[in-house]
Amino acid sequence: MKKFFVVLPALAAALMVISGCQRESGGASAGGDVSRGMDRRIVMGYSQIGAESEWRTACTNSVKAAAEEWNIELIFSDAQQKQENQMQAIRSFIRQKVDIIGFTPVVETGWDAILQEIKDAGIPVICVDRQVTLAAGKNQEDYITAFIGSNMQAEATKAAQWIVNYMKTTGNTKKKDDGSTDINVAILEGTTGSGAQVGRTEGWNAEIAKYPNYKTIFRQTGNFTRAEGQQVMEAWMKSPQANDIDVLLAQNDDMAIGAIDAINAAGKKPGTDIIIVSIDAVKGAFDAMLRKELNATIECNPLLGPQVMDTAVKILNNQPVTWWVESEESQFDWTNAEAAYPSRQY
Ligand code: GZL
Repeated sequence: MKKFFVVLPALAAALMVISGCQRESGGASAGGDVSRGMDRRIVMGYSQIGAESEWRTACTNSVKAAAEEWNIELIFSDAQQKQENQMQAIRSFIRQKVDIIGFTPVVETGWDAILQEIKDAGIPVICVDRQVTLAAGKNQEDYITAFIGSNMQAEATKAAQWIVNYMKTTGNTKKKDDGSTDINVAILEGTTGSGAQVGRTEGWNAEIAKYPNYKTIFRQTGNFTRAEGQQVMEAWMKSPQANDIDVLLAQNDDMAIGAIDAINAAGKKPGTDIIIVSIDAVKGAFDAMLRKELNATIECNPLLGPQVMDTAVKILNNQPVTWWVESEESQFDWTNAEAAYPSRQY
C-alpha cells in the first residue's frame, strides 16, 4: 500500500509536466493558509495562449502577480498558441480538481466539448481577454461564469475614427495624380479566428464603410507577432501596389512595429509616407510614436490579473458577479504620447 501512495504524487507531477502546466506559487506554507477573501487557499488552473506579443507578456505577468497577491495557488500553462495544448492543460486541471479555471481561448471556436467537460466536473470558468463562440443555440453564459476583457469592436471603431479624422485634418485627402481621392488601406490582421481578430475586423469594417473613398488594397494575418508583421509588410513593399498604400491598420502594436522596420528598409518613411494606426498601447508603440514612426495606438488593457482574482473569489463565495465588465481604455497619438509615457505600466 505504501508503495502505491509514493507512486501517485510522481504520476500527478508527470501529468503536469506533459500538459505543460507548472505550479506558480509554492504550497500552502509558502503563502499562508488562506486566499484573500476565502476561508481556505484556493487553486486556479490558468491556460494562457502563449507569449506572442508584449501585450500577452504583460497580461501573463499581471495574472501571476495577482495570484501571489491574493495568495491563490496558480497552475499556469503556456499553450504556445496551440488550441490542443489548451485542451490538454484544461483536462489536467479537471483531473487535479482545481477550484476554478481561467483561460484565454486562442481562437473563438472548438470549445464546446471541453466546456461541457468542465461544467460536468462542476468547476467554474472565467474567460479572460478573448471570447468564445459556441454552437448555434448554446449560450456562453451557461458554460462561462464571467468574461474579463476588452471590447474589440470598439477598439477598432476608435482606430477607424482616428484615421478618418487625421486624414481630414492633415489634408491627406487631396486628389492623387490619377485624380482620385481614394485612401488606400493595408490591414495586418491578428491570429485568424481569434476573438481579437474577429472583433477588430468587424469594428473597423463597420466604421470605415461609412467612408466609401477608403479602399482596402491589402489584408493578411500577421498572427499578432512582430516577425510576421514584418514579413507581410516586406512582401507588400515589393508588390506593384507598394506606392499606393496610404494607411496601415495593424490589429496590434507588435505587427505595426515589425511593419515599420519593413517600411524603413524599403526606403519609405513610416508615419509620414504611410500613416500607421495600431492597437494595444504597449511601450514599444510609445517608443515608435516618439520616433514619429507610428501615428496612433488604441489602448487594450492587459492588466487583468486583479480583476480575474477578485472575480474568482466572488464566484467561489457564491457572490453575484457581472458577466462582463468592459475594460476602460484610452488612445494615444503624437499629441499625448510623450506626456502619458512615464506613467505607462506595460
Ligand atoms: C487583445 C489580445 C491580443 C492583443 C495582442 O485583447 O487578445 O492578443 O491585441 C495579443 O497583442 O497577442
